[in-house]
Amino acid sequence: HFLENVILHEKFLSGQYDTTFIDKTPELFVFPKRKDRGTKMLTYIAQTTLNGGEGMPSKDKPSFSPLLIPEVNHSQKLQSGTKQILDEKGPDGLAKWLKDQKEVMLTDTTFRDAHQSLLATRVRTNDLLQIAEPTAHMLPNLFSIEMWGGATFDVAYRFLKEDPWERLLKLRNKMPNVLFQMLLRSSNAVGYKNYPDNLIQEFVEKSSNAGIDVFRIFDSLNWVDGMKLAIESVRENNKIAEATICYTGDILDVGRQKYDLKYYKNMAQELETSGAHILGIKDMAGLLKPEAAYQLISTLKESTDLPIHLHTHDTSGNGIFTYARAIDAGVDVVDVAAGPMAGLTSQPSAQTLYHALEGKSRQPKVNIDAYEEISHYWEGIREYYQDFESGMKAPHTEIYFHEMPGGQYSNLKQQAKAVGLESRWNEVKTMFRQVNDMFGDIVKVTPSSKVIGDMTLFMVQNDLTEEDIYEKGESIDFPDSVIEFAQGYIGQPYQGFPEKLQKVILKDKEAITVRPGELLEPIDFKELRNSLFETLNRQITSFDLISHALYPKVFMDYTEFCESYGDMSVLDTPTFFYGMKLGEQIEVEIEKGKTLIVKLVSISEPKEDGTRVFYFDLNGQTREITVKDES
Ligand code: 3PY
Ligand code: ZN
Repeated sequence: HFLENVILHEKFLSGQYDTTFIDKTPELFVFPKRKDRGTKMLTYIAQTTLNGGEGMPSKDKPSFSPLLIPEVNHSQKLQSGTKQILDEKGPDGLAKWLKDQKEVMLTDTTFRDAHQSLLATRVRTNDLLQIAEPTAHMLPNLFSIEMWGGATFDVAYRFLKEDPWERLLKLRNKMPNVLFQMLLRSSNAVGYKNYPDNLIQEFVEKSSNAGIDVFRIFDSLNWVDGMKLAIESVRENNKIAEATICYTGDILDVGRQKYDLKYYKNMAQELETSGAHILGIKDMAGLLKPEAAYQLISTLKESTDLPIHLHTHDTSGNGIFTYARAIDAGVDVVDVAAGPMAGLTSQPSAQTLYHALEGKSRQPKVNIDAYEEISHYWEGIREYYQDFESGMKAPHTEIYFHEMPGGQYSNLKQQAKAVGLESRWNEVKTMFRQVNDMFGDIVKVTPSSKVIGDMTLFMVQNDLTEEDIYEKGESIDFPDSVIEFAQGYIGQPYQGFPEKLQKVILKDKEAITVRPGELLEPIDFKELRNSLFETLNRQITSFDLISHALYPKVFMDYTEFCESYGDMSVLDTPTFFYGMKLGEQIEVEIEKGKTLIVKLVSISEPKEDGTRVFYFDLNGQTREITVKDES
């Protein structure tokens, strides 16, 4: 506002100023009265109560049981863990240490993929923070905690109105003993398209500095050329490169030979030569059947020296059996979630796996009672997010047919519903598989899975068959993501694009065969810093720059939200999503030691202009907030 005042002052505008202008012009220091923090927060609460939370309709606030947070015994020293091993021995030393472990190790995904897959990625930082310290104290033997990346990054800004970097820094502070793991989509970073190389490098550097130790790096088409830059960046930062193969198809299906054991073996060896410290197997849809897991892990153990980390989704209900066979074959780490956040489209349950391995020499070394106690907390948390559940109630074996990734199933279903295709959901699933086959049977994971999903909805919605695409393709405007895929903008599929289809989609557009990152202009971070400083009129952090470069609109919308309402990550989750009930009183700690006591006293009838007045009691003083009823 000071700069604004200077620039808009009549003396400044007419050029009648000298170096004493600022000192002699006291009105420059008169700023428009800004809304105070309390008023902003009450505005958000009133808005949400009346019109619903971000991305959800208005609804009465349900009643929830108090959360059960395990007590931490602070007189007991925090047990050191894998983080200290990495800090002492470096990434190669850690990989060697991992290979030497007799028991299978566990990565806990409750803080990331479990809620991405079950609850539309909506779990808020506050809810993660409350269980962070107990987790560090009670489960110090975990290999890692997956708590960042994938969809959590943009969803944090878009729907939770919080800064994902802050989440990382705060969790790191509470969990200093176990490795922190993230999911990195190679050149797509944590987004849905390829970014310039220098942005990927900057992203890896800053997330390493902020606390990430293990980067699970995959390419949505298993294109190793697209992964090398990310692998090298992680190595340069002295962190762990878990270079990852996405598992697709079925190696047990002899009639389907595109992705056979040899394919996986070759890719593993390529990743090893490219600098992987750990080999990841990412079974994003849960297609890896138990015997396939045994064969795959046995083969890869023989063909590389890398420790192997397996990730699956329990959609079919076979997850535990798959892990048991992978463990028989010598897998080093598997991904699990705390019981109440496990199963179905999420990871298999940590506790179930522990019990399934009773009597086996490789049963993981974890405190099972601690897991159960921590699970009581997650049971309560899951209730908070009931409106984001996918509706899947039972194991879903059709996954072996349509092959949709765990995180995509509910998402695509929502999208189908939004365009009026809910009653044709079975057709959508069949078409998804058909589109996959038309595209030459590709790996399907963010963002390639989105391409298949977009084309599927497009075809069902417009009643197009495969023949129609070839016959009427000339006059069809394909979805943008499909055109970009055919242009090579998300990379090269294994064995190339089906030529005929590619021509139909591209029409007169050119396709590239090099890495998109080679062609994209580098981000000018210095210039971006200056322009953001001018727009936001505050200090710009390196984190802000990266987020803006990845998601300009999402980031600016978030900053605008903060301007209007302040930092709403301080609210408890039910209030954040549903607002307040009449007569309810809540406490909000807006900063350490500063708590506001808020009571919703009454709400007026709607006025003629459609507004209502909310009467609050804020720390003993009455406040009125007027909001428009948008229903
Ligand atoms: C993501 O990229 O977010 C995924 O979880 C893919 O499985
Ligand atoms: Zn996953």
